[in-house]
Amino acid sequence: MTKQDTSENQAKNIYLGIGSNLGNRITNIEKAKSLLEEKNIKLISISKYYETPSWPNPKNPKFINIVLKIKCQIKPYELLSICKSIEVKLGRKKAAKNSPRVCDIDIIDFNGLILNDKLNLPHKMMHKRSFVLFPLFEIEKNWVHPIKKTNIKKLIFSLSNEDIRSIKQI
Ligand code: PH2
Ligand code: MG
Ligand code: MG
Repeated sequence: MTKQDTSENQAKNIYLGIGSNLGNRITNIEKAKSLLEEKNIKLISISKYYETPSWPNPKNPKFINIVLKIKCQIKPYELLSICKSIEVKLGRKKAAKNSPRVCDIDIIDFNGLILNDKLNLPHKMMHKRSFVLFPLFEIEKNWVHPIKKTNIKKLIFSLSNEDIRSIKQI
């Protein structure tokens, strides 16, 4: 077996969600993408932008979200710390849970890995969030939830009518 064949070097399917509901939301997301690339992270697929009401408080500014499929040779916690450092670089301040933010980068799925720790993989609530499921479906039609073993179409059909009605691709 050559080094190329070891699991460490195999291509990984890693999905990130990026959201913003403060400042110029699209610019913030584009800056986050560039900063990921500067860290040697290859952007393999990029969804369109999706606008949704802020969850759980729709009185907060609307979010724009995207999902990316990326390729890198970085371990989960290292990727988490890169994501956090980009959020800070873009001006994210420590604030109350779910309050408006310039940039939020979440690891949605790290190659099917299951972790219940400081980092939860797959992302704990992703299967209930329209702003993750719709863009993920756009770039990965056959994605399956690593724990629930449910495919993405089924997860989307389980959303409320209100959730489905209120998401807008822009
Ligand atoms: N992220 C949150 C909380 N609420 N709502 C929307 N629409 N989009 C988000 O990305 C989002 C949210 C916490 O990370
Ligand atoms: Mg989030
Ligand atoms: Mg987050």
